[in-house]
Amino acid sequence: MRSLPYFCRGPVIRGFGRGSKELGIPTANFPESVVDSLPADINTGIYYGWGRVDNGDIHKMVMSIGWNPYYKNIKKSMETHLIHKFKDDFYGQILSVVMVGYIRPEKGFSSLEELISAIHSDIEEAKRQLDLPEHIQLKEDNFFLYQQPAVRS
Ligand code: ADP
Ligand code: RBF
Ligand code: MG
Repeated sequence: MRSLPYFCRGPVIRGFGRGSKELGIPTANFPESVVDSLPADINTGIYYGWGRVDNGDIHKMVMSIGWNPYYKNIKKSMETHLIHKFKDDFYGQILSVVMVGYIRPEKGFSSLEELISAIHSDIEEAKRQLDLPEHIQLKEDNFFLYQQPAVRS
């Protein structure tokens, strides 16, 4: 995929509300505009990279792009799970991510347990990959230096 690393940002919107959070894997969803802007060579599937909420710390992340075959979604989604424990939700805040590498295509599973255990191995794979020097380097990219303007009311 020639477009990797791919940088993008957008506000966090409400997703399908399927209780991913209850499963311990909350995913911050991007709006359609961000999904529709993806370059053609970014295939659906599971990616790893770095992400940050507003001007917060930069965390490792895993992202799922596609139609979630397990749930047979109609709308293509882009959902990011940041590998960090947050105290609060961050709906409406700006999520900046860099997609660094591809892990696997999306799959259908015969049980929710299998889906969850696949996601856990994706998280382990992301953690390993992102410790490599060439991947750590992307954390320092100018993209993340840009300060998000404070939202005024
Ligand atoms: P939704 O269906 O609305 O996307 P989820 O159950 O997937 O609901 O939860 C996603 C929300 O949880 C995010 O929009 C964000 O506000 C919050 N959240 C808390 N911790 C995380 C995290 N580590 N990664 C992603 N989102 C998180
Ligand atoms: N959904 C699928 O249907 N198939 C998948 O292979 C799949 N892999 C995922 C991998 C990661 C790292 C993440 C964060 C999500 C994945 N999802 C997948 C999306 C999942 O179905 C969605 O987040 C649900 O809301 C979880 O309950
Ligand atoms: Mg979600």
